[in-house]
This record gives sequence, C-alpha cells and structure tokens, in this order.
Amino acid sequence: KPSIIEKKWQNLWDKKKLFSVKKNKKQKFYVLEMFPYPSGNIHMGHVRNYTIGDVIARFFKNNQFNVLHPMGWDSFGMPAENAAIENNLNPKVWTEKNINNMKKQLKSIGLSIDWGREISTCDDQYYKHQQKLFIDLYNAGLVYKKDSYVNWDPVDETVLANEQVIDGKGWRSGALVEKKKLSQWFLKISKFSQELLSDLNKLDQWPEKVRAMQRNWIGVSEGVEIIFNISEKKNKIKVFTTRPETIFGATFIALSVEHEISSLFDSDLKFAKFKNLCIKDQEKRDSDEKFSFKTGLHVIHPFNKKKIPVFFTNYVLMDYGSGAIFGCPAHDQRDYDFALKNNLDIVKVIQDHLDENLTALPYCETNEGDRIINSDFLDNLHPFEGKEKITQIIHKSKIGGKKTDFRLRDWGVSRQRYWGCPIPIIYTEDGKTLTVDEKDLPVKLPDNIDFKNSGNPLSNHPTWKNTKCSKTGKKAIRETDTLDTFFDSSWYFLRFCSPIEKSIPFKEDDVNYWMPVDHYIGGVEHAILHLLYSRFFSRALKYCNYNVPEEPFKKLVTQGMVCHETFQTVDSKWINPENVFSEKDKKGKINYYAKKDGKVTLVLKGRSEKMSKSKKNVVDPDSIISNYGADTARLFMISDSPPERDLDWS
Ligand code: ANZ
Repeated sequence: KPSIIEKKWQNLWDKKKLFSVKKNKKQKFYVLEMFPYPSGNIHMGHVRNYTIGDVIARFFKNNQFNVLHPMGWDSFGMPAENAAIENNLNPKVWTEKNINNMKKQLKSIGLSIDWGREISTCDDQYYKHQQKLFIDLYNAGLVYKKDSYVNWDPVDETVLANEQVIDGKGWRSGALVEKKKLSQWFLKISKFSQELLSDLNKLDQWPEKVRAMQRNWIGVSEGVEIIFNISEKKNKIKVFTTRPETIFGATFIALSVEHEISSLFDSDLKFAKFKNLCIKDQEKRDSDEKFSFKTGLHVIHPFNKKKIPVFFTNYVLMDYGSGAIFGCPAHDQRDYDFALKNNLDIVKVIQDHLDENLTALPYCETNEGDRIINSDFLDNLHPFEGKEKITQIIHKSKIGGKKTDFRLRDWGVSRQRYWGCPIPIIYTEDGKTLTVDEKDLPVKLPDNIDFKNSGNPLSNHPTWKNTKCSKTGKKAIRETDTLDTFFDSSWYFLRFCSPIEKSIPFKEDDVNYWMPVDHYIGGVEHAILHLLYSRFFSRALKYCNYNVPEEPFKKLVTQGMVCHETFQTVDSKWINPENVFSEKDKKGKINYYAKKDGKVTLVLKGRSEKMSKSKKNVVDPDSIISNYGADTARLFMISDSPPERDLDWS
C-alpha cells in the first residue's frame, strides 16, 4: 500500500509538478544501496542509506519507470567465523539468524524493496555461479598463483588480516606476528590499470572526491626505463625513474633484495641473512633507516662512462617499477640518506633558481628558474626541457625508453578461512592444477566443521579436501583457501538482474535491460576497494566475453554518517544518551546525570560521533518505529540534512 507520505508527495508531483521527469513506460531505473553485512541488527546508518534509495525508487516508480530496487546479504566473512569460534556454533546458523532479524527490521521500515530478488552470498546457489566466474577468469588468464607474504600468527597457526594485527601482535593470541611466504591466488587487476584510470573521466555522476581517491590508488607514474650494463658480468640492470634528467647525478644503483640479480648471491650466507632480514622483518623493511648490502659489482654510466657501485637495500621495492633504481643523492631524500651512510659521492645536477651554491641538499623541487648543471649536453636546460631531451636520447641510443607505471597491485584473493566461497581448484596426484569440472559445481562448504584446533579449518577437515579428478579418476586434493569477500560483492549487482536463474550467473537480456546501476548509494569507506574491484570485475567479465557494461555504476552517492551525542562517566565509561537527563544549577549551567547501578552520577557530554555500539550512542530503529511510525522514521532520516552530509540525530 502507498504510505500517507507517499500519497501526499504523489499529489504534489501530480498537481504542482515539483520534479520534471518525462513519463515514459519503457524507461528503466536501477536503484541499489550497498548490501549489508548481516551483523545482527540494523542501525540508523542502514535506515538512512536505504531510505535514500527508497525515495529515489518510489519517485521513479511513480513516474512510470520500471524500477529495480533489490536487497541482499554480504554474508561471508570473518565476524561470522569469529562468532562461531567463540560460541562453538556453525557460522551458517549465526548468519541466518542475523539475516532473519535484519530482514524483519528492514521490512518494518516500509522500504520499497523487491524481496523476491533477495540473494545471499553464502548461499551455494549464489556461490555456485561465482565459482563458474572464477573458472572463466582462470581460463582467460586473469587468475594466477604466486608466492606472497602474509601476516602469520605462529600460535593460532593462522593468517591474519592487516586489521587483526595490533601493534605487531595477533589480536587473539597476542603472539608476535611473522611474515610467512604462502602460495596465493591473485586476480590480474593491473592488466586494466590504464582503463580503470582513464575511464574515471567518464564517471561524471560520481563525486569528484571518490574519483580522486581511485586515481591516487591506481597511481600512475610516467617515467623512463634505462638499461645499465654490469661491468664484471654479462647481466644488465633495468632501472625505472621519473627524473631521467638527473642521470648525471647518478652515483650508485640500488636493488630490491628480490631483484633477479640476487640469484648471483644465492650461495652467499651474508646476503641470505640480509635478504631474510629485509623480507621477514616488516618493521625493518618499512623503516626510514637505509640498510644495504654491497654487491662488489659495478655498472657503467651510459653517458659519462664512470663506474658506479651496486647495492641491495630495503628501500627499493620489488613490486614497483623494475625493482631497481639509480641513486641520485643530490635530488632525492632517500638516496641522500643512503649516500651519507655509505660514503658515496653526491653530485648536484640541478641548480636552484634562488641562489647559486647555498641550496640545502637534497633539492627535490622543480621551479621556473632552475637549470641543469654538471651534465654535459644537458647543461643550462630547464629540468623539463632536459627530461624531454634525455628521454629522446635514451630512446634513440636504444638503452631504454618511456614507461608508464602504476602503483596498483594485483588483487590477492586467497583467504585461509572457512567462511568464504571455496576456490574451485584441485591439485591432482600427478602434480597438475585443474579447475573443478563445471558439472560438479558448487564446491560446497562442509557443514561439520571443527573450530577447536588452530589453523585453516578446511585443510584440517578429515575428508573434505580429498577428491578425484572427474576426467582421469586420479586422486586429488582440493584448494582449501576461500575467496576474499570483496570477490562476492564485485558482481552481486549483476545477479540481482537474474536472481533465480539456475544454470547461469545472469541472463544477458536481463543485464542488458537493467545495467548499469543508475543510482548506487553507499558509504565513502568503500570509495576505493569495493568500487574499484567492481569496475575491474566488469571489465574482466567483458574480457571473458560476457556482455556486461564496463562501468557498473552510473551515478554514485556517498551518504554521510549518522551521528549522535556521546556521554561518559567521570571514569570514562560510555553511557547511552537515552539514560541521560539534565538539570540547570543555580547559575544556569546545565549539568548531565545518569542513573548507574541505582545511583545518580554526574556524566560528561562529549562530541557528537558516528553511531557505534562501542560508544553506546546507537539508536534502535525498532523503538523509533514503534513509537513514531515507519513513515516518520524515513522522513526524518532524509529531511534533516543532504544525503552526502553527516546527519546529527536529535
Ligand atoms: C632517479 C631519481 C632522481 C628519482 C631523483 C627520484 C628523484 P614515483 O614518482 O612516486 O613513481 N623508484 C623507482 N622504482 C622504485 C622502487 N621499486 N622502490 C623504491 N623507489 C623506486 O617514484 C619514482 C621514483 O622512485 C623513481 O625516480 C625512482 O627514483 C624511485 F632526483 O630515479 B627516481
């Protein structure tokens, strides 16, 4: 039934034509709010998010559009697994209970949601299709396995997410976290770096703030690659630089410990120790201090023919550029620190525009009056002119060329956890890695799982991982890693178009009709990962010949936080604002009090902050709805402040 408010607005639209939208039966409108994690209860943040979508959905519906406004559950993930470990129950039971509760709450708000399309990512009828998509990506070469370092809790024998490492220790065991090399699955998001970057310009209905965040995350760097010859060996070293005009200031070469040249030092115990230190000890690796290992090798400078020493160091990273740099101490702070520590030459090649010789080194800027010095044929040029010239010379003399590099790294999707989508891969006894036969999908999670032991519950399960290759009958072991839950949310908006399709993830016709999402609403905390992964996924599916749009979300609204006042007792205990009352004293000053353990105590009023259970300042939607009605709750949530702005609960 249309609500009272709806009728009222409908009247206004009809009579006064408050909004002007062409009535056209054939048009479609897809409204979507980021689907929730079923944590137990909805809070006012959800209410606001869904009310924004609700208003838009109703508006378009009342203007004769065909509207899609679905809802689902991002239901795999760690909280369910942790709750299960703590209460010794199955994550599925916990999750389903929460979903039922939250669904009941959402229904009570009176949102215009099409519950007939409800999906849940932990449902095997959802992840079955996801496994098929994984196999498609694998066959298209967009999935690969490589060794990578993870946070390892040696007591719980488990991999920890970054946010589970607190002050270098495991959040549960308190053990000192180590770096451990594990073979992990990756998606080739970096293959699409350029597209993901340039196509941001097409997203003219996205907040500029979000586009800027994605631009920075992808991090384009226009530079030059230069090849140096090692004088003692036949090997060459390729360096990546964004300042090729400083080449005459190069006084050393620095390599990542994982650089291919390191294989020349495989039998050197001292080097092995150094490498181990750089890799295992994250703190050392990231520290500002420059550690080094002198190789004894040299390269020949391609222009002044001087011999330059080669070092391994902690500050050059393997997964950026080529894992090798030329050090120019006069114009780079890190190179400067390194040169001082190792007694290396510092050759100034850029003359500051302001003074002649007094500039403090390193001088890293580029200003209008700057000039190149000590650089032979580049002398007296402005650094920008010098960059042009040297780039051309490098290209012509075939010792390198222009290179665009991106900071965006491939997406590691392996999780050593139970409560996630099983990766449909098997390893046969004759050493082959194969995808699971599609007719055998879904690879279901086992129900009888034991969380008492440490380690990955799936690999500890007595039988689950033992299987056979369906073609050869050879014995095989299942992959026991599960997928990062961001994988689940990278295509759910496509599934909403064909939610009950049994044999395929989605129907082309349905997706062609509904996609892209016309209006996507969610928190700004997803500005980078979820939105970037979804943009990548659409491109990756297109690459696998699925007919889907490249950009999944036409318009994006990042809603503000719902905030509420906070109160604390004198000894810093949070107090629910509902239990606080105020009194004026004789001078007219307002004091706040709360009843605690039967006694009245003074409490202090703090800032208005984002509603959160830990600060006890959440407002329960149920009591608002039962006291004031669902229409009132929705109206209040959207009328008080613009969607993008924070809303103060009052
Ligand atoms: C020589 C040089 C001279 C550099 C100079 C800077 C200043 P952005 O611009 O952020 O992309 N670099 C290259 N690869 C690296 C790696 N794997 N690990 C650490 N540092 C690396 O940074 C590019 C610059 O960062 C490159 O330009 C290189 O140092 C360094 F006066 O080359 B430069």
